[in-house]
Amino acid sequence: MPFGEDDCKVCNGAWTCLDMFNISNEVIAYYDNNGDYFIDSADDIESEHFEILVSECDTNGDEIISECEMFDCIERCENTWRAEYCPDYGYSYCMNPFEPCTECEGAWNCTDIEEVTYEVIAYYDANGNGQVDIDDMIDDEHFGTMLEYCDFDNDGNLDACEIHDCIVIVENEWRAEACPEYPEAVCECTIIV
Ligand SMILES: [Ca+2]
Ligand SMILES: [Ca+2]
Ligand SMILES: [Ca+2]
Ligand SMILES: [Ca+2]
Repeated sequence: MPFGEDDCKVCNGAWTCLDMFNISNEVIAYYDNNGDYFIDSADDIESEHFEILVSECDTNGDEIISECEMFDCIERCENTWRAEYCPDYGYSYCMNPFEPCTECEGAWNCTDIEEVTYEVIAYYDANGNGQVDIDDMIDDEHFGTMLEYCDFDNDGNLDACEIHDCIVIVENEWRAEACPEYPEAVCECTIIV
């Protein structure tokens, strides 16, 4: 018997590497509203939906899904599907066409930035009124520099969101320097003091 049934395994509906490449591009194109090839909070995706994408596909936990992460994510999905429908067919091991995945070691995501904001306030706000102001006994020169960079409404105080937005600016300056390929952080201030 030249051919046993097992010698020629087929799996109807299985995706090839090329299929996954095309699907990955389609998914990115669908969600990437600002055309930077990353899916992140700047793309205005309904938050519940975005959270699912992040929990499934954001391997490095920076709240950004790159093309590279999307491809891996789709391959994982394909392999889960194969395990269920064609367990004998074997797993897919494609070369990820987007490698190396763009990563930026040490970058802060929006959650980190929010935490840092609270730390900065806790550190400077000596009189506990929720903002950094002249009564917090900060060295004049230091306080002056902080105002210069972060007092966006020029009222002489730094409220929590001014500090938050200022940290976002500093983070993006750092990214431009340390990881120029990496997208900018776009974080809305949701801190209520
Ligand atoms: Ca985008
Ligand atoms: Ca990511
Ligand atoms: Ca204060
Ligand atoms: Ca201010």
